[in-house]
Amino acid sequence: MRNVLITGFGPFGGDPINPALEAIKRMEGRTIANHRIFTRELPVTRFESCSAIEKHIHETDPVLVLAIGQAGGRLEITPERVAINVDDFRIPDNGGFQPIDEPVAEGAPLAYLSTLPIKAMVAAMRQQGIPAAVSSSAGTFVCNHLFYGLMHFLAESGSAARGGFVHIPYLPEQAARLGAQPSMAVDTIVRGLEISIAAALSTPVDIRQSGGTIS
Ligand code: PCA
Repeated sequence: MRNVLITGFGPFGGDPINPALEAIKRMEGRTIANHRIFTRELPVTRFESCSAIEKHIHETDPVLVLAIGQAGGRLEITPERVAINVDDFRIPDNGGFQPIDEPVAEGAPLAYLSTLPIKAMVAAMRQQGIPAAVSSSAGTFVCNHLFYGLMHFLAESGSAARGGFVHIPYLPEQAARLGAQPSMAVDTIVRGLEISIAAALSTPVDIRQSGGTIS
């Protein structure tokens, strides 16, 4: 049986909850399409997030790496299309770093595309009743940093593993506290992630379907 690595960020920005961590906690040890799921929490800090995921990849030897983070205010589960080589943090990360217009990796490519079949993942989730859409920007905070770092590491190390990033909405309990924010129940998020992983494992070449909405 081969392995899948799923990472989720911990809380940041003063909120005690990160839905990414809540979702992945429920997925540890599961089997999806004959693949064993390993879950790991990542710190919301610029450099440690990347060194941590590299360590987890070495430990778990996955065929697929899916990193999960919160995108507060989003309405749907959003597989990300592209990671850019830019750090421009709107708030300090959990280590107190707030880089402005710095590269994630000096002298490295401007961007990496996800190597997951993001269109097939979105189509599968929607077919099974989970709101989902492709996103073409993962922002310029720690999630984009980690997504870029992951894709750069996989490319540089010649790994055959496919990798990508998915942003998820707030949980209802966060929205109730914050007020006037969209949210999604954790069970729905977990189901969406399971459907995404199954779709990614069964889709070597992505489907051709429009996914160019602005969000
Ligand atoms: N979301 C933040 C960082 C950690 C997380 O879950 C982001 O979108 O960059």
